[in-house]
Amino acid sequence: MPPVRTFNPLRVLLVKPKPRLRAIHALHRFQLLEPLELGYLAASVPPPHQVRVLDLRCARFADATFRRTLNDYRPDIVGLTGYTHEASIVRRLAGVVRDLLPGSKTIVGGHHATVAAADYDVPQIDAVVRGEGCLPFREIVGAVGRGEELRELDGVLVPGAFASDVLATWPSFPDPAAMPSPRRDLWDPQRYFSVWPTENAAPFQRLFPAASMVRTSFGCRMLCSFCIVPKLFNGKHHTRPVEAVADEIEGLPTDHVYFCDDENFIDPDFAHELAEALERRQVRKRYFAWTRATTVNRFPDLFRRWRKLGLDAAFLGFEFPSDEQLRVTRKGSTVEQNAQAHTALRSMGIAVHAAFMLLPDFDESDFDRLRTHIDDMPPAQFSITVCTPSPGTDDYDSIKPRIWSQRPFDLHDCMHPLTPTRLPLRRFAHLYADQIRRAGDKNPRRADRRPLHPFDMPRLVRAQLSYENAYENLYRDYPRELWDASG
Ligand code: B12
Ligand code: SF4
Repeated sequence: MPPVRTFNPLRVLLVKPKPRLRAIHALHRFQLLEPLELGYLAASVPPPHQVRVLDLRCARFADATFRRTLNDYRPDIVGLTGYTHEASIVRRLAGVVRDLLPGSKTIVGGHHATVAAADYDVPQIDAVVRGEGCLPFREIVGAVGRGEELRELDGVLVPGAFASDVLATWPSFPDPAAMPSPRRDLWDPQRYFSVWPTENAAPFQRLFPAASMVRTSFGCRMLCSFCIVPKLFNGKHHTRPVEAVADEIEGLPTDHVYFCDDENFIDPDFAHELAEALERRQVRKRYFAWTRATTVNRFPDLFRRWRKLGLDAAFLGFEFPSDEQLRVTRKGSTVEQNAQAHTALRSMGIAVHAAFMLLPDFDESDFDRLRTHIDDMPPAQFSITVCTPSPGTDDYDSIKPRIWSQRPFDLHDCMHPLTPTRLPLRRFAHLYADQIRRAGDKNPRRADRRPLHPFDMPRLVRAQLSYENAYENLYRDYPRELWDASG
């Protein structure tokens, strides 16, 4: 008889931290999306292991909730995810696990782990996963279940022994067909929502519908210099199997779907096939997608088709109001192409989310120029961030010597300038907040004077005030001596 294998069912806790920065909290009033990365990881854990998801963004007192959950659930494995601005919180949470449950293993993954793994080379973390996490996490759970030591696997680093040659290479991306479909039964889907831009909204149409997040593809073929995506996916665009995506969308518990692809329509054949699968199944949902102006201009028929399917809005990175700035950052589009795409989408009834970026060396005239540019644009929902290249990009390496904060990762939310601003920081923040306020008036819902649902009105006012306040005060997140400093 073959030997009977001993097997310990484990308790796994997957945690999304609560960020610290006011600007992100303000963002969460407009948009709080599912912890999809944790749904993917959970799906990679085979039974009979148990999995729970703890989204600390939803907890009023995150630390107390975290400690209580550790004490009650007593996980064998804690998986922590985090963006760069959350890295110090992730390290702190790992320390709490080590104190309360010294026998548990803490595994860290997510965007920051991928781009700056060395930042997690600390004793309270047992393993760091770079890149796509499902396959390595499955291996880790297996090893812990069998009582084996964690060792370096493809994409897995064990702190204390990070090899610099491993850190210097990007983890390879697995075949999307090998990835599981995410589990959504581990959270309440009605808890997650997104502000929903629409052209020609019906009177009283809800502004903050519950929304699910779906990933149909990964990566992008463009090479914008500030963006990490070309490095993450080696300049390639990978698509998931069409029928798997259609199954997932068809089974969603919400009517609204926020796609979290880097560029949803850059592969028109795939986007047509997915449309076809959804049409065949007569799936009726509302969609929000990220795309590029050049994609819209090249494939207008694709957008018309998706409009019929329910595409309400598209996020377009317009970035700058000048061709020179677009050229320097290798955006691959012009101001005129951006405007053309904006007009085309609106004519199809698709609302535009226009994303712009400020540069730290903006002076008063640059702010004036951006203000005039946005004032002259047709209605859109606007977001304005600060061009802060991601760690891992060449642009980040080139700004590194000029970074003015001791702890730049803590401020890496693309809203805090990382290098000295030409204007005094407090003035920069004021002009930034003023631009955000002004751009809000251009929202199609406001421009068309569509009446809001009575429940949405106070919610919108609160969200707007908190958002503007966060920008006006963002200088306070820096050491006091920098508040009125300029570069
Ligand atoms: C969708 C998205 C959003 C959504 C939010 C998603 C959410 N649930 O909150 C929205 C639009 C709200 C958003 C907001 C922001 N985002 Co964003 N976002 C993305 C995007 C396009 C996809 C992320 C995603 O959900 N992917 C799908 C999931 C399933 O994949 P994943 O997160 O990569 O997770 C996998 C692996 O990382 C790994 N993994 C993850 N966690 C863990 C944990 C463990 C234990 C293990 C083992 C593995 C593991 O396995 C997962 C499964 O495959 C990425 C770009 C990208 N391609 O990564 C940018 C990106 C992550 N965002 C970024 C930024 C900067 C922001 C903002 C700060 C921007 C802003 N100022 O508004 C905010 C911050 C929001 C916040 N709460 O902190 C940057 C991060 C840069 C950085 N160095 O941290 C990225 C990379 C964009 C970019 N091009 O630079 N974002
Ligand atoms: S900014 Fe957008 S278009 Fe440019 S590389 Fe990143 S994902 Fe692609």
